[in-house]
Amino acid sequence: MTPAQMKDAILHHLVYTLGKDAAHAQTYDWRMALSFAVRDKIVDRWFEATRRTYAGQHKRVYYLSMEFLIGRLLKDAIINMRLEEAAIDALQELKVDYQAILEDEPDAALGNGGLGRLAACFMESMSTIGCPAMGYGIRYENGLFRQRFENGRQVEEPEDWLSQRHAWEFERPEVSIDIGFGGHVQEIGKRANWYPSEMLIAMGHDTPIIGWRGRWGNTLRLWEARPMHGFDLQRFNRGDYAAAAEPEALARTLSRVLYPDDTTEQGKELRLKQEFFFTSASLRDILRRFESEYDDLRLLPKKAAIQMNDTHPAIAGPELVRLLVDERGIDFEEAVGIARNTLSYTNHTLLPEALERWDEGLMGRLLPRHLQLIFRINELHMKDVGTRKVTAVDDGHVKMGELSFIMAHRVNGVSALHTELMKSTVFKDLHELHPNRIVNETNGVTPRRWLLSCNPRLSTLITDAIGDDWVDDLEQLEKLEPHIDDAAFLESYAAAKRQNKNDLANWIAEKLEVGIDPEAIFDVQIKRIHEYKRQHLNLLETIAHWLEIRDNPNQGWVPRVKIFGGKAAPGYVFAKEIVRLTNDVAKVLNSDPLTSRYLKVVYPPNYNVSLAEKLIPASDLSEQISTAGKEASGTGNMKFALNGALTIGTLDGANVEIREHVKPENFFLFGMTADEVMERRRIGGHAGQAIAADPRLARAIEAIRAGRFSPDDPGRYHGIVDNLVHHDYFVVCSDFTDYWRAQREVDTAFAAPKDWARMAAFNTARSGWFSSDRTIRGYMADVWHAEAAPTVEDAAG
Ligand code: F55
Repeated sequence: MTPAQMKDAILHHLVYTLGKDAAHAQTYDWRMALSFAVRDKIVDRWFEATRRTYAGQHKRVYYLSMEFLIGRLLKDAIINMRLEEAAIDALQELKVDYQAILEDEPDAALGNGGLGRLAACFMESMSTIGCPAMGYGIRYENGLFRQRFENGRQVEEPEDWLSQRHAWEFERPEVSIDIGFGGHVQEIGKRANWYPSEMLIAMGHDTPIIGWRGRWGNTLRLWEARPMHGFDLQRFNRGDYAAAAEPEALARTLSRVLYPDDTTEQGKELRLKQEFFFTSASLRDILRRFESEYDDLRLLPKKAAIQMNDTHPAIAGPELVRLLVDERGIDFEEAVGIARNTLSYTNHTLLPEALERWDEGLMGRLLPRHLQLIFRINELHMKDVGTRKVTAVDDGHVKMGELSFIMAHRVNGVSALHTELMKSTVFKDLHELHPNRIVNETNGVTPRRWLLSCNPRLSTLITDAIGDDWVDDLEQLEKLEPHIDDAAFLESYAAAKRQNKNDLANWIAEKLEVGIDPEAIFDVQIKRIHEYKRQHLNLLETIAHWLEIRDNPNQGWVPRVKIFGGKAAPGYVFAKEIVRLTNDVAKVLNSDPLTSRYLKVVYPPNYNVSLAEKLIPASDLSEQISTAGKEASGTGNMKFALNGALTIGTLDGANVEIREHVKPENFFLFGMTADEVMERRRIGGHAGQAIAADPRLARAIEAIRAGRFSPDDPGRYHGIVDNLVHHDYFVVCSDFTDYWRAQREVDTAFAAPKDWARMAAFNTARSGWFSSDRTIRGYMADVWHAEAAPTVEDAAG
């Protein structure tokens, strides 16, 4: 596409799709016009891929996920379609600011954090590789809440990404599926009829996901809940205006809002309804498609692989069995076999509070037939393995992890360490009964969004050095290694980082009115706020460092900017206190004339995918400091390493594998191992001992306790202090001293800029393995037994 053709296409959509005259068009109008122009190009590719999947009778992968944290789509689409030059030139002629258009797009924040973002990276990688696939999820009207700070406290506001027209989706009213809840079951012989008492409709909305160079495109199908019967005209006519709209409002609540908790499961009825709603709609859509192509249901596992992203779609097991037994007359045991060979399950966390358990009473009321089938599946499993030791129903609860395990032919963890811990802890008994079922698929991230698109300076440098094959074969980054000994290359590498840091410093100055020194270490911790992720360990070190600088303000300190980003779940009190403490610490430190040129804290509100794209390319140091054994993998850690930030981290999740790839000398390791943590917890008063042994730690805790950061309310953080001193389940105190040591090593290393640049460049060169393309190939080989289709020729740029 030439710039002139692009310009024509934009103007065409501006006039005929948006009904706007160029003279009156606003940023929004231009954004929509550009999006439609790009979308037209994508659609051709997308159709071609779909046609080929049907024609080649390829096995399809179905990725069922409660969350897809996709962020913005326009730039991703432009980059993958290689339309950036054409778009920039066309807009320049039209005198429209390209960056402003990109920034105008709201994030699609249909996820909480790592789990949802992983699903988005996987969708992009499946399209790049040419794996015929479809993502299924919920089209939340309100994504993850927007975070604001009010006097340092987190305030949540509804997110409303759909208040503007969504350029990327196609409504599919013809794909409308009835979903039932409640009611009763009538058994007739081996089958049963379920008569739900409540019905609603799941309507599909399709978003094309285009791969690199437009060689393949898959669909993300998100379900919207709609009432079966709309507005009640009779009630309205009787004057009962509010009640007339009631059924409609009730049905719509199902896809209204994303639950904002990551890693705590609250067992709420609406949540279970959401889970069944999208899982059932997806399965029935999958079976309908399968039956349009094949007439033998026993072929299902050969032609479809259904991945359950954590246990949120775990009802897929019993629902698929129900569809096969009750609606198609297949024998129960055979149906279980077909379902199991089709389904697989990914576990994303071992935290006990995140493991889903549904009250049997609630399940029986909402899904009476499914509860019956769960009992039968459980009995069959116990009979097959010859023991009653493991069970999916226990103590009046259905345990969704166990149910998923039993109904899946493969169960996977998301990093080597996490997978081993799955085998030895939560799924120990099941693993012994099914020793080949658990496999590891270490997470990855898409290099298109997380390097090519978000870090153009580094991308250009890489391409100049080794060509552009790295974009879809990221391990080619190893070819950078010889260049790392070239002073000119290192110089350019460091210059790209410095310019990214300048851009970020300017953005922070403008948005937050905080001035930061671009020469300082940009030390970044961005992720959900959680005790196990230990933002408070970072804060304690910050405070201790501040106090030490104050003792001796004229010593040559290495300047640092500590950047935090992340949301706390609205009901998570401890996490919200950490948010407030971070803001209080920032306030005191940033206005301290003795220290502020050496140490600042910035906490931009509303951390999301788009903010991550700004922060990561400008980071020097990546904080991956979770308590060992608690972070299943982490994926931010990979994005940082790829963009040349060095990691300070524990031996947790994928940190272990990152350290192996980038070599131990290019990674700042500290802290206890997962085994040592378990040992340490057995020592009564472990926190007290650690505090007594480290005066820096004692002083930092005392500063918080005495109200140095909350002079108007000295007791504000006594909860945090109490937790640290007396409980400290996440062994913050016991890891502090070693963390401090590692941080001082960071200071020393950063003071030697050439060596630092070499280490940073080495991180980039060795991060290729963390591409989600590699992860997806692993799933295709070990879990899905699916092959890539021959892709479409490159899209003309
Ligand atoms: C969301 C809702 C519930 Cl009810 C439970 C968990 C979650 C969730 O978002 N979990 C999550 O994000 N887990 C993360 O998954 C990532 C991808 O595998 C990992 O990298 C990360 O370590 C893990 O915490």
